[in-house]
Amino acid sequence: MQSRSIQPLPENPEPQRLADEILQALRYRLGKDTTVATPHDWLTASIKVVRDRIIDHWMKGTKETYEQQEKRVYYLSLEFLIGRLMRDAFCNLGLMEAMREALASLDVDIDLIARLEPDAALGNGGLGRLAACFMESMATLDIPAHGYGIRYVNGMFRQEIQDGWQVELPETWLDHGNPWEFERRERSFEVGFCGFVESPSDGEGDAPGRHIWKPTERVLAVAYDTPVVGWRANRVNTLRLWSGMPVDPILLDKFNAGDHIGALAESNKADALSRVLYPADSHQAGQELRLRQEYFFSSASLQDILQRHVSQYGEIASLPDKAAIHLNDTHPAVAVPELMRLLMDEHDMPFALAWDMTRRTFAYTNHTLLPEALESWPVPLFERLLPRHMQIVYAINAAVLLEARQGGHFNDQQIANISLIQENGERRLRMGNLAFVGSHSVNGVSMLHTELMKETVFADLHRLYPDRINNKTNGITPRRWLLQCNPGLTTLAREAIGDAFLDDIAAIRALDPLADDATFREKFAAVKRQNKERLARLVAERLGIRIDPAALFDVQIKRIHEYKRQLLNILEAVALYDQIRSHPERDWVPRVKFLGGKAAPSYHNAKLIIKLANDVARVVNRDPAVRGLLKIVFVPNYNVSAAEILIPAADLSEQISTAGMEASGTGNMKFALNGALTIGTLDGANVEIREHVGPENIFIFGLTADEVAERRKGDAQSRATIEGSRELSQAIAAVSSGVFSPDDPSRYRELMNGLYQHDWFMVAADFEAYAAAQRDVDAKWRDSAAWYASAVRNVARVGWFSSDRTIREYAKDIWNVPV
Ligand code: 26W
Repeated sequence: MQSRSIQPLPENPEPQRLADEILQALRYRLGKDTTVATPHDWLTASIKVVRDRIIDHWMKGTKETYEQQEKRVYYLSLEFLIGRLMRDAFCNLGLMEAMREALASLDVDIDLIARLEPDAALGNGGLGRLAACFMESMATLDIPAHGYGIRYVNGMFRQEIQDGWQVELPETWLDHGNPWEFERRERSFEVGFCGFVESPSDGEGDAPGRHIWKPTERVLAVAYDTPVVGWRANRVNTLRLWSGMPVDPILLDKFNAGDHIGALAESNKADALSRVLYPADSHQAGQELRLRQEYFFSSASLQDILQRHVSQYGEIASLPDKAAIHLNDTHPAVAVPELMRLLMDEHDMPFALAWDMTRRTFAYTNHTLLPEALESWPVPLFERLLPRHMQIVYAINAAVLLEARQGGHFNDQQIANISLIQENGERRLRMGNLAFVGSHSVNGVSMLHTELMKETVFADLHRLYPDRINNKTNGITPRRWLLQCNPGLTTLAREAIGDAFLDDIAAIRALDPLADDATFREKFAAVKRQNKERLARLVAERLGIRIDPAALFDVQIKRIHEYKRQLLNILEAVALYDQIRSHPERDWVPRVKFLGGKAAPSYHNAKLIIKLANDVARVVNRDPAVRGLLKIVFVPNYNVSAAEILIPAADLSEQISTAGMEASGTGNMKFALNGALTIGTLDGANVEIREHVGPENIFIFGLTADEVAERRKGDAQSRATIEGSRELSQAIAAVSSGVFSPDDPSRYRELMNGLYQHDWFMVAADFEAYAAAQRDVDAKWRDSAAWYASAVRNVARVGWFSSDRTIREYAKDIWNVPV
């Protein structure tokens, strides 16, 4: 990390002083004294105390940015999976130990109250967590940045497992209020929907130019700000989340006329905008409410950004020099025509100038190549909700297609691929194409993913704009994913190599030679063991399953999706189970397999896979013939807080997606940084992780992305593949015939038949290679010196996968802001 942004830690306050402040907060903010304070009150009081300290840094940074006219970064994302914030703040402010002591002196256990903080689950998975890591890194690197999103009252659903099935319950993270946020009633903007467009009176006809949109529906977006603290409180940035409010809270006329429901209709509509996060991470929702949410937060954010700009600079033309607006996937892509509208209709700019400014301002990150995840909206729906934006989209499309035609290098099919409108079948607006043409930079999130983007979804747009696509391999914040979640390993590393890695995670490389030091390896193994014991205790307490911390802990935690191949993992476990029973004489490595993740409520196969994991777990875990050599644990309600406990305790990280389908993965990075070895395919960032850790410190198996593409082109060979593998056919037969579902023997028949019929996700095709790689894992585990040497090397060599590095690249190559 460059020294520019490093400042000394704020003076470490006396625990006694902090204790006094906590008591004051308890008394004057909560109106309680120690005799009646609940654990929740202690939590709130503690948060208020740190928040007060944050505010001074916050105001200082905001003032400097203003005075020095620094360029600001605006990160627009429909998801921010921030998790719990209290430890984050303690850690980054250097207050952890002082707060622990202060609370202890008041007879309060910091760990106990920390567990009461709700896990803010305003995201589905990787994309949302990446946004949270980026926010922290931008603050750490002293980049003036604002995150913009929606303050969902019910974020990601809470998952319960009942009789092995996933049940979705509402997440009520705001039940006790949110001590972090500041409501900014004065910062509210009107957002319109529907209505009609008045053409200009000066006879320009339909040509783009100044038009007046008369929406017939309006809502208010009200800002709620949460401070985001960087490492060592270098800088505090703002996460601004919008909440929907009615313009008129109650229509009194209607109420008085007896229409009590109608009187509240507007209020309910506004409320709906910020109520739920759509619980789908790889399937475009296609619902009107989703498009309304996208426009709601994009419009409010842009109005806010423009207002800030104009009030500071008194003009709008310098916007691209002072603001970099980032589109996190296509979810905010409607911001492109919205900025055009604001520039043309409210700031009187001609189309060409507005278009140039828009492209210089926006940048777009793509996070998925799955066709079913690429957003597109039926033209009639888009036109009804946003009639003015539809006109602008047509004008943009005309300009882009003209450019393509003039080049003369494109045939009709290629022109059709470039078009913002998909013409075959129902006419749909392609949000990926819109985001692409409206941005000066389009990036993928790993090297492989970026190359595939150029070859597949954006092949023709890439030919038209060959300099636009670039790669920014994802990263994770080492503060949360090492310092906070793994204090044992952090302390060990500090003792061994000093503190440099706290400020610059690349310096953790200094651990590398210690892989050959037996004493160090033992200490490292002892830390891992402690983390495993903590997890084992939790599993016993909460799930009633006894597991042996000496066993190999094998973990697959992520959204449940067929391409992520939890099914491959489970089938291999079934095969292993069979082997353990058939060959009791062999020297089996004791293993505990952890699986965790949520399935989209409408994703039938994903939910069935959860049930299968639980069915297999039930049978295996209580079979005395297994002698505890294999245990399977499905961890319910996987979220950021669960990850913080599971990852430090993992020996083996499962990153086994079908090659070419996982854009990057970020869990893979978190596990490696915490000393787990990866078993994985050459997919997403695994490819780069292998380059960094070295092929001898990772278990790579299976088809490559090219081989997958080849195989999909040819005849399905899956039946032959399955029949060629005794282990696989037996495992499939067992599952299919109801060995694990005696209450409903045909439960998995169709799921298993799918493997015979097309095997789109290459579960059968990769099975043998995966099983062989697992036996390599066993062999290495038996040589514990070799295992821990590799584990240490993983920790030492993955510093590059820090979101600080990623953000520096964005800052330099895309946003043009200094770091
Ligand atoms: C419209 C529905 C929808 C919602 C979210 C479609 C697609 C998404 C996201 C693109 C899903 C997502 O989280 N993608 C993940 O992004 C991570 C951060 O870049 C990557 O590491 C993961 O590989 C990718 O699956």
